[in-house]
Amino acid sequence: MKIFHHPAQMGHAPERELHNGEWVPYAECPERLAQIVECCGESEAVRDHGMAPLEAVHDPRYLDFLMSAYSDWVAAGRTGDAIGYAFPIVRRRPLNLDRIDARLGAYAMDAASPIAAGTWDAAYWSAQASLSALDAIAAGAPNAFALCRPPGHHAGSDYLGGYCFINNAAVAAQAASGMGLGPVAVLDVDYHHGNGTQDIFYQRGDVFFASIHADPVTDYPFYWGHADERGELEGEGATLNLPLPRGTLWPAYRAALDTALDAIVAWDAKFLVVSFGADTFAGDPISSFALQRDDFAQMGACIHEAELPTLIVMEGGYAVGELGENVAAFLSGFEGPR
Ligand code: Q9C
Ligand code: ZN
Repeated sequence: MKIFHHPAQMGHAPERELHNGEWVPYAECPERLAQIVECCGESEAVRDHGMAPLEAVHDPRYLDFLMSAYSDWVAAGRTGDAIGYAFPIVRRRPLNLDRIDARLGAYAMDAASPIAAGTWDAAYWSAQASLSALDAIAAGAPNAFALCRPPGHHAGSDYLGGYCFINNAAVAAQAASGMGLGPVAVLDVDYHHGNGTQDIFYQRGDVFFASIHADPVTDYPFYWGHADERGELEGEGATLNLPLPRGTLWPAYRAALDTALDAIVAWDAKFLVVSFGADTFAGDPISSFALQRDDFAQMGACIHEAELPTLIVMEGGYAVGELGENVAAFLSGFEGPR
């Protein structure tokens, strides 16, 4: 399978994050990408598609903020990574506040996603990798792998969070739809609920969103991903949430996967974007499902059975030493004999 990534994606390297009240080394580290490249191979050419496809799913004011957030932080005399500390939870009025701390809070859903010197370039090229992988499918490949990093599925139209800044899967889903490849479905199999992707398409009937994830009653992102969230207005019924308990093993996971794939096929999708996170792995340091490496191969094979043109977009996965092989298992299961 063709794989797409860009050297600038290595440049995002925050020092630390706030995890359960303590400062710990940043889990979403550049080494993740290096490990996956080692097992899955070097990149095809990544083309610069410019800002338009990013602006098709993100608020331009949010993109402006993100682009200059780190230099504004430095200009305010700060050292270290940029993180907000005040959040407008009740209502985000369009106050146009100038102070960097006010903007960091207004455009973030958590305080665990620092912005560092290379963050914008890395997020920008991560999205370009996703778009370039989509181009390969538009040109006739049956599937492609966008090795995105930073990941994207927690980022909404106008907010960052959960290590995510630009929603790579949503950018590609929107672009695929615009190319006439749809109807498009997004299947999110990261351990965490893909709240950003859900929010972006929640009121739309043209993109289906299905997610299998740890129950938000016990796990981040808490406020999204409950089974009763099914979409609104035009999008009513076009969102499917399948939360699973901590400790979930492959048989229960597989049953949920079959439910999601059946719904995607019944909805008559013609193009599939898979938000793939390897943080469902038993050895993941921040997650609590119990899938094994071979289960990822099974997962890939199950998704392949939907027989849809498929763009696989990398999301989470933090067992860095095993990440490359887990991703390779998923990709080879997807490509293997049916
Ligand atoms: N104690 C992805 O997998 N952790 N993001 C917050 C919890 C956030 C994960 C700290 C986890 C985000 C793409
Ligand atoms: Zn995750």
